[in-house]
This record gives sequence, C-alpha cells and structure tokens, in this order.
Amino acid sequence: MKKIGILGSGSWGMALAKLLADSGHSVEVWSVDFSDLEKQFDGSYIHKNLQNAIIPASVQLVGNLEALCKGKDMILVAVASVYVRETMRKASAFISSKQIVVSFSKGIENETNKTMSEIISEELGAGIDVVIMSGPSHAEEVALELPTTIIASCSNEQTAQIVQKTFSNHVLRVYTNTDTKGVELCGALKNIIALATGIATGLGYGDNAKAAIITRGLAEMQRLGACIGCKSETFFGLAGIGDLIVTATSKHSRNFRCGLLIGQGIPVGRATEIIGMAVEGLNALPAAIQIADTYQVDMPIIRSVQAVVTSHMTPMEAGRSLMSREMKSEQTRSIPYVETILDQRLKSNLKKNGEFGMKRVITYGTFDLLHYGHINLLKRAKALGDYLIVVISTDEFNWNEKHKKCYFTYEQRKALVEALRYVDLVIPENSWDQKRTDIHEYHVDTFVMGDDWKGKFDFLREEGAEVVYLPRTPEISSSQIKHDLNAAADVGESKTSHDDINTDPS
Ligand code: C2G
Repeated sequence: MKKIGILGSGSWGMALAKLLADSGHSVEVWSVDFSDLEKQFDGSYIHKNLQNAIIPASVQLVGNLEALCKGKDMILVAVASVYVRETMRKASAFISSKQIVVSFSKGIENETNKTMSEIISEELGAGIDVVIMSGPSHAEEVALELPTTIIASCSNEQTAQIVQKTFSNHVLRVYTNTDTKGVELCGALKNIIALATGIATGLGYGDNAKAAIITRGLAEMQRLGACIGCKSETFFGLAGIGDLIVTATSKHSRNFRCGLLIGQGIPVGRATEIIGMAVEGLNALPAAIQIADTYQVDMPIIRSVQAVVTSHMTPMEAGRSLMSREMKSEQTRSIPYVETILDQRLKSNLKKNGEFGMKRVITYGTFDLLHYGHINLLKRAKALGDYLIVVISTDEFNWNEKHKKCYFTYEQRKALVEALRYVDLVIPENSWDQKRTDIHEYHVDTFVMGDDWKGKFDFLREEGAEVVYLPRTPEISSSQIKHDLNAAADVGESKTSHDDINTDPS
C-alpha cells in the first residue's frame, strides 16, 4: 500500500483518487480551491464531472500543500497544464528525491516550449524521477471502472515499473515506456488534432473526414517527433494513436466538444466557457506552431486549427483549404531525406536548450568491433540528455593519430553505431582538435567519455559544455577481442598441425 498525494481535484485527480483508494492505497487530494472542493463534495463524495461515480470516503481532501506532499511515496500532478509551473514551484519545498512524481498533465508551455515533465523537473530540481502517464484514458470511464490502458513513461525504467505496479488493477492496465519526449509530444499534439475533428464534425463533415484528420494528424505528430529525437513507435502506441482515437472521437473529449462548438460557428471564447474545463489543445497550439516553425515541419492540420482559432479562417475555409492542397504521395519520405533534412535543421536551427528543452550529448571513439562496453557507454551517455551525437574516428585519423588499424572501415563502424537505438546522429572524427568547434556547431550541452580519458578533455568546460567521464566497462575492449581471437586461432592452428601429425596416414 502506498501513500499518495494528488495535486488537482478535477475529473482526472478525482478519478485517480477513486482508482487508487479502491486499490487500497492511502490517498489525499489537494486543490487550490479547497473551500470550493469541500462544497463540491459536502460529504456526498460525488464529483460534479463524475456524476455516476462514488469517490471512496477514505479519500482525504487537503487544503495545505505541505501536508499533501510530506510523507508521501508518490505525488501525482493532475492540474491543468497552465498551472503546473506555479503549483510545482509552491510544492518544491515539500518534495524530496525519495518521492516519485507522476505527471498526468498534458501540454507544452507557450513561452518556453517545455513539456510538463521538463517544467516539473525545472521547478523541483534534478534528482527527482518524474514519470509521465498518458494514453487513451478518459477520467469519466476510469471513474466508472471501465477497462483502460495507459503508458507510464520514464527514462528510468525501474521507476516506471514501480508506478506500473502501483496503478495496475482490474480497471487500469499500465505499460512502461522510456520515450518520455515522444509520449509528452503525443499527449500535447493529439489535443489539437481533436479540436480539428471537432471542428470538422461541427461543420457537418462525417466519419470519413474524422478518420482522415486522425490519420494525417498522426503523420504530422510523427514528422515533428522525428525532428526532436522521439521514437517512431511511440506514435503507433497507446500514447500516440491510442490517445488520439479516444480524444478525437469521444463525447468525453473536451477538445473534440470545444472543436464541435467552434465548427458550428460559436466563437472560441464562448466555446471554452461552455466546456467549462481546461481545453488543452488551445493551450498547446502556440508552442506547437513555434516548434513546427523552428524545424520547418509541414503540419497543415495544426496550422489550420491555429488559423480558425485566431479567426484568420472560418472553419469552412479551413476545411476547403485542406482539401485543395497540392497532391502528394502518402509514402513517407525516404530515411535519407529525413536524416538529411533533420541534420540540416539540427545544425542550422538548434538553439541552446533548444525548442522543447532538448539536451544534446556528444561522445567520441573508434568503436571498432562494437561490443557491450561501447554500448554501455552509449546507453549511459544518452540517458544524460535527449539527443546523442557519436563522433567516430575515420580510418585516416585512426592510422595517422592513434596508430590503430581497425577491423571495420569507418563506413562499417558508422553503420553499426547508427543502428543502435541510443544513437541519434553519427559524424566523423578527423582530428583531435575538432571537439571545441563540434560543441558549438552542434550546440552540445554535455561531452561524455569513458573514464580512461579522465581529465583529458576538461578544457571543453571553457566552451560551455558539461564534461562527464563514465566508468569504463571492465574486461572488454576491441584490442582484447582481437588478442583473444588471434590466440584462439593460434591454438586452432597448433591443434590442427598436431592433429595433422596424428591423422597423417603417412
Ligand atoms: N569504452 C568503455 N568501456 C570499454 C571500452 C570502451 O566505456 N570496455 C568507452 C571508451 O572509454 C570510449 C568509448 O567507449 O569513451 C569508445 O572507446 P574506443 O572505441 O576505444 O575509443 P578510443 O579509441 O578511446 O577513442 O577523441 C577521442 C577518441 O576518439 C576516443
């Protein structure tokens, strides 16, 4: 049984309180409008937005933020995206690194383009594991104990598994994932696509249009995700297509319902008043457009929603403009195209602490006879940021500078390293001195090497990069592999020659 504090008493906060209390956990809920919260309940324990669900009497309502946070195993963040920063700033004094913070809020902060987990980490400081929970999970259905699946995403898989165990029961089936960037991007953008399907429905368009918007909307989400290092498979999972389906089609979806009203000609302000709760798609729009501009990503549906919401287009004009775009193949661009474009954009458009707060890590090596020592290094290097650049020594550099003759050529070593899921970009190492310029050209935040190089690259701190030396993996090295293989070959030869003596009939 865990002690759980929930920040936010809206539909999600209360549905989660019911789910966790029914599972036997100790649950407290905090709301900034505590008196309002008490009035809502007046002991009847039925939430105004969850009419058919009884919240267990064991759920405690708390007005004091410190009391809510102290002594809990987990703190759940279930406030609207626009209140996350302020709430976490106030709570930061009462949350320690021994606790797990679980974010249910979805969105991107306008001024900074940061996700909810980035805001939470910024306000709470490093060292606190933040797990993002996202997926096809309407609060209303969870509160009614209808079967639901959801993702628990964290770069620390073990922490995600703790949350998975805590939340899983006959109502909620939790899957873990480590692509936090992709899960949060999906959680933010799917709300905008849901506005679009609502607008289309409000215009009187049918299911065909809804399906088209969902399908092409997912393609837009995935295109943007590819630019900021998200995993493609995340978009085809619960946080991506799963959440998009329920949000873009369900009567429970505030974004869909708000879009419906707008499509019927009701002004945006009035439509949000009628919905009466946070419409996260509207909150996420400005940042989504800004990130799309930064990476020059083609996102016609999201841009059309922006045009309607800012009254630059009527819903009908937006619908017609989408239908009359230039004809295209549905086939996704070839990988070289994406990589070339991505490489150009990353080089030319990246800003320090880039859009969406992406942190870039760089490391150098020969990576000949790729082995688990190399992979351990690359895995840990990637865990220090969001985007890993690996600089591989060319054959010439190895021969002239390191006096090493590699078994695999540069191109072969590059292909092997590029195939690793931790690696986002591979570039050549032609000289010892390129590190200083690489840090600026690729806007690197963190330089990483195995600790056999400890102290050798501290000077890179002058270039504004963090320098990290990670413990080498013992017993394994490319030269060790070559030595062992040669020794085995010698033994084989001597054995064969020995056998020759035995078997030679002569
Ligand atoms: N490494 C490791 N554990 C091992 C072997 C290697 O952590 N058992 C690390 C090294 O410390 C290095 C990286 O993996 O950070 C690549 O190792 P090598 O391919 O041996 O690279 P090296 O020859 O050290 O070249 O400018 C820097 C050089 O290019 C580094």
